[in-house]
Amino acid sequence: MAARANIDVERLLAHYRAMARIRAFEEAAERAHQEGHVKGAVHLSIGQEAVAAGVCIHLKREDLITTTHRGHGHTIAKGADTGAMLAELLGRASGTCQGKGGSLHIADFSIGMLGANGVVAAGLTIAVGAAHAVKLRGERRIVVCFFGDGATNRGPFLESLNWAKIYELPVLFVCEDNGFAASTRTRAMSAGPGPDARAESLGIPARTIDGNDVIAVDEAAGELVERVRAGAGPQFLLARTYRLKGHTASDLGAYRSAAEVEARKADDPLKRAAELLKVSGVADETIIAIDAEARAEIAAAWKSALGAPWPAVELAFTDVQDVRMPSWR
Ligand SMILES: Cc1ncc(C[n+]2csc(CCOP(=O)(O)OP(=O)(O)O)c2C)c(N)n1
Repeated sequence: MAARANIDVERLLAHYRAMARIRAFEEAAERAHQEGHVKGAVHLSIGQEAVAAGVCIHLKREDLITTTHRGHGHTIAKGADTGAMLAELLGRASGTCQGKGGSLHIADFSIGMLGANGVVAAGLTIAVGAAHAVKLRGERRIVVCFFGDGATNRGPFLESLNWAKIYELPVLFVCEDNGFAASTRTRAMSAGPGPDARAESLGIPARTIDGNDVIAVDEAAGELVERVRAGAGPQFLLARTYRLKGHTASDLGAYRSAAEVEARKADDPLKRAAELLKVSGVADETIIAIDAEARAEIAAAWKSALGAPWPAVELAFTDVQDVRMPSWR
């Protein structure tokens, strides 16, 4: 790899650290699923870490995010505790939502994370509602809404972008196009030139970038976040990336060849960042130490999650919707 001009090595190291922590978490989540510790589905974001890292570096604790079924990376980058997250995947009492949400429903309001979501495109409406509340209350924070390309073919995408633009809400839409919606290729299901053009058709400025280039994500997100903070209304970022693992942790991926996935590994955002660090003069040992630190953090999370107690039966109806069915109690 060729050296790049004007690299901020410290910032790239911070990105690498964030991505390494997400990667280590996702590998642990995959293992937990394979070993039967997780009930239900797990959607891994391996290969997509640069989007989470490059966007969230611009966010403050009080800023808000919404994410999808594939939300571990965004949640970690926003500042969630990986031990609590892993415990949540395992359904334990020490989990982010006391073990009642699991991977698809992690929410942590203490860090402005309004929730993962199992319903494709549902996070868009929640983000826009939150952004409207922020505007009505005159708060200074902003909202970032992460969603996949598949979500752009659902109605809430249009409704949310339209509402955000009409009310000039403080929201950054981040479309993570990983090439697929479950087993369907994006291009096979999406009419027109792309989600960025759909945003622009509503008057929302859009940027499209290589989502595996963490510096490109950082630069574009920085510009768009600044505009949102300055009151310029909703902005749109389309980050093109690739999902290196199956749609879920149990998906065998029959809709694409192993050779295709292998070829795309050359574009792995961590690999690219590590190569760029090396050609910028960072020693191998520094990168190895960051990887080891990330793995140690997640190993500790694994140990505490596996040893954590199950939620008490008496608390089954606490913090969940009361459906008032006596037979459930
Ligand atoms: C409303 C709705 N329709 C269908 C599904 C089933 N489903 C779960 S994930 C998914 C694909 C979503 O693709 P995309 O938005 O691109 O996100 P990605 O999985 O690629 O991260 C589908 C169809 C769902 N969860 N919700």
